[in-house]
Amino acid sequence: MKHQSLLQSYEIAKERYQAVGVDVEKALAELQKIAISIHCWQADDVVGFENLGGNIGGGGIQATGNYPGRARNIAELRADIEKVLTLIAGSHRLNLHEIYGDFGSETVDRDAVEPRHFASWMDWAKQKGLKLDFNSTSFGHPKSGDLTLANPDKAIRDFWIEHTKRCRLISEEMGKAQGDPCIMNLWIHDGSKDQTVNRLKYRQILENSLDEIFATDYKNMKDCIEAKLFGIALESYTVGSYDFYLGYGAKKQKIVTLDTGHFHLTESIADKISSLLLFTPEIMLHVSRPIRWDSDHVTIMNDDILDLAKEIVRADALPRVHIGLDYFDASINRIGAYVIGIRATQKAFLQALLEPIAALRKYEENAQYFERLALLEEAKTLPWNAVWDYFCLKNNIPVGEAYIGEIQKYEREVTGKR
Ligand code: RNT
Ligand code: ZN
Repeated sequence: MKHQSLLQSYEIAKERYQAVGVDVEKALAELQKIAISIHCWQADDVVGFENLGGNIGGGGIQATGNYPGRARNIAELRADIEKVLTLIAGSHRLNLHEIYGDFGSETVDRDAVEPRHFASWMDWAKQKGLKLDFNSTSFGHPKSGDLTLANPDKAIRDFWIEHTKRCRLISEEMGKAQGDPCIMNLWIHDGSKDQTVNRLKYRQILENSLDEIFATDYKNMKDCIEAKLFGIALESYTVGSYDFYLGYGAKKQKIVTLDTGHFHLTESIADKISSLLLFTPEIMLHVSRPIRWDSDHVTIMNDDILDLAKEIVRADALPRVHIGLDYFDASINRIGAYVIGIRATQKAFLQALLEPIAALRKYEENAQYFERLALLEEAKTLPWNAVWDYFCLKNNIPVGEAYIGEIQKYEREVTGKR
């Protein structure tokens, strides 16, 4: 489509939005500020770069598919992320897991990892204008088993406590280097395949481990804790359930991570925002797409994500919500998977920012519920897509489906040759 037509469509859309009291330019300025924490693990199917004898799997998560072109080393992963950045607008973050350290030929076990193993990541991120976030990694290791931080065996538990403490230190160093807090997520798979008759015991152990881990206060990193419904082969009991972390987060003022795939399938994640923000400092999101279970399909612009984005904007919560992605689909082009998910998330937030909220709120205050529902319905078909196209145009990135060709080209020249 021609520039001129895109600009004309944008002008018409602006007028249409004005009629319902929405300032399109203000919405665009807000969208430009929304940073998405891009998960590094879509690029390589959550394998990482440890030299501990390869990924041994386990830990209740699983990337499925064998599409060619997985990033096999740090250089490839960085090149892939750099490609992704040319196809999306805005300034973003990169979310690293501990297993993606720059270990060179060193064998570094998880309880021995140091900030220096991430020095090259920090340099690269600075060059690319990316901020870093971080995650401890307790899955895919000989000591992972079914229980890590909740393990009654002190030796194993201490190993993971040490690992997690070191990850906090690394996050602190990252935060310091980038002049912006590094958000560190803690997710463990601990649980049981079958009926558990001492559910309390493991939760008590986990609480104690967390207290020990969080004993040091840091200024340049923020902790978040992520619950889950269940993991593969750990279906009957999850030590770190939502109730557990919600309680812990409220009590200790930690950030609770909401992964959109970690709840009962009909549960609304959007509805959790306003309650969580009353009792915990901030929220971390893992925007994902569950299909029947926590399958980590590529995020798309579906009703769940739209509801979530709208709820965040309606609650004026953008400054208190960190938006990260979390999915790993190994069955399609991985660069494409990133771009689809990032653009879908941005589209959802754009629509949220374009909502005629003042008019809707007025109807609600006056108990005009027919009018509220009617405007909500009409708002769905307001020309947000013309605003989206303009956002891409303004940011000098491909408009609409034009990015497909760019990814095909990168596949021909780069990922297809791996
Ligand atoms: C697992 C959690 C967790 C992981 C990443 C790799 O169910 O969602 O966030 O996906 O840490
Ligand atoms: Zn997650």
